[in-house]
Amino acid sequence: MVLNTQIELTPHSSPNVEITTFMLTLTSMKSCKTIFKCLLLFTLWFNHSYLAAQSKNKDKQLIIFDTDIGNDVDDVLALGMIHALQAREECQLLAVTITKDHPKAAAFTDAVNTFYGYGEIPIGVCNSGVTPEAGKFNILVDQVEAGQPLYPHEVKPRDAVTVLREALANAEDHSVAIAQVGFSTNLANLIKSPPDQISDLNGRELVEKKVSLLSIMAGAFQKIPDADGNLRDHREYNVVKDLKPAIFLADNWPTSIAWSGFEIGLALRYPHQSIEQDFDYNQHHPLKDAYYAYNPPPHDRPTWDLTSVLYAIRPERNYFDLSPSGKVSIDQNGVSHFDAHPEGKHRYLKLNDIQKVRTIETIVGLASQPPLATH
Ligand SMILES: [Ca+2]
Repeated sequence: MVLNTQIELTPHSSPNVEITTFMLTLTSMKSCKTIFKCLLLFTLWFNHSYLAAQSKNKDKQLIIFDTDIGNDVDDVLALGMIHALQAREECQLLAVTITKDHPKAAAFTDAVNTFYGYGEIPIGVCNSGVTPEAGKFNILVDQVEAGQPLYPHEVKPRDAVTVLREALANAEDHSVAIAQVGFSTNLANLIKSPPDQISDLNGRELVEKKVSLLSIMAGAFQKIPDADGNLRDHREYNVVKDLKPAIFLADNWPTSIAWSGFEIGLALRYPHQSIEQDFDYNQHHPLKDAYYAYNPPPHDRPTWDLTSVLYAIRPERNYFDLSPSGKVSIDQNGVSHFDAHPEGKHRYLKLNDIQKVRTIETIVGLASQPPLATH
């Protein structure tokens, strides 16, 4: 449900002039109830003005979110973070494409988009047969109260490759960042796609022309402790669940790739206190309700997918360090390998102790930001 207290605002209007106007209007009101409501409206409006002023003169980063939403809840928090950055006018979400092959994934995605005021965003789905089960929280979209859906949605998903080709064909050259936080099915199929009525370019040419960066949550670039504490090569979930497309993507994707390995999200755990306390501005919040359905507090979920989104939209804020340039490859066991090479287009994210502190604080602040009226 979208907050019904949203108000239409001029994105870059002058806060001082409008504060004065607003306060004059406020003082003319006689009802305490009305004044309270107006104070709430004012708070939302002022927050928007402050956030918009922060991002003034910055170009919006166009972004596509490719997700296996429903298999883990970090995808949901990552989508919330994208909407927070849209409200701040830092990015524009062109499309969401889904690599979890279950119809409720698109429905739940649309419910989250609708909650944040972006129900018109195109959604693409796959036909891969990968993770076909419903999962723990996408089924929330079926819940009703007093005959009304708790999470309104009206999804009309289409083929993911079609949605991706349309989004890219309509964009400026080298303007689109893609955050892939699930399996590699859709993007592998995209670069295999032939020219069509959408574009004279084949998929690989279209990506090369339109995409600036692929920010991907996959692989591992450190040894990871197993259940007994022994350090092992890690067969990361997004890779091993759909191995062939992951191998193909690593070897054939034509643009730069920033890899957020398993160790990055693991080092930045989402504090459960935020889930318990920061989302109560709405009685039925899809992020909070999904988190509880998946693995409730006091569990602190790793922020795997959120790190890829954050880097895709704010690559220059020093939230992460980068490895040298090189090439990532995936072996037949699903283990990722990095070979440094000065001409390589791949880098992987790294974290130091100072970055850990400010990066998790940023992630929490963005993921828990309420919807703001910006369009
Ligand atoms: Ca995911």
